[in-house]
Amino acid sequence: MDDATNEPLKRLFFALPCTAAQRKAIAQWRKALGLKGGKPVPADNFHLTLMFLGAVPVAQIADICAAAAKVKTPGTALQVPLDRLHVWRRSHVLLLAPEEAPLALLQLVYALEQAMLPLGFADPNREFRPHLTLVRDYRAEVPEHEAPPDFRLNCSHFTLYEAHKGRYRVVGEWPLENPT
Ligand code: 2AM
Repeated sequence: MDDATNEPLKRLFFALPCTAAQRKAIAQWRKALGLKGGKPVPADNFHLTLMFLGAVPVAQIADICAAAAKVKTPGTALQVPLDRLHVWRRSHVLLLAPEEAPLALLQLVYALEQAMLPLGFADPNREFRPHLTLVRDYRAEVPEHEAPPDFRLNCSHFTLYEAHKGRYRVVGEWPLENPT
């Protein structure tokens, strides 16, 4: 992607990744819902967005990574429960979310937003609502589900991704745990 100045751009976002085992478990649970409509997110793309940066000049990526490396992290692995199934009607997504967002997650997002401010990334209207998108273009009610969702992301690092042609490429990742 290029902007009007022909400067190369990349579409970037920070997120918590899922382990392969978590992706598999969540995909199996989603399959059991027997959904008809919508576009299921490929399990390989499951993530919990921390901050969406949008189209960023490639030349700025080094500064973004340097700022991310200085973000104050919880010092331990971050546990994020995903124990609620919701529909967001306005954006037409079916998603998993925590009933209560862990304080350490909110603090991490705040620290990340503060770190990105001097680089020109700010969205004063944005409210952070942690979620993992299961299905896009979803236009029905919350489906019946016998087994309530009971997932827990266990994250040892956070990641900067590039979204490109429906796939996510890791640009950088930083530990959440302090070295022992
Ligand atoms: P989501 O499923 O967490 O909403 C890459 O585009 C990712 O960034 C998307 O998968 C989307 O993840 C997230 N994202 C957050 N805000 C966005 C926005 N305004 N536009 C596009 N993607 C956004």
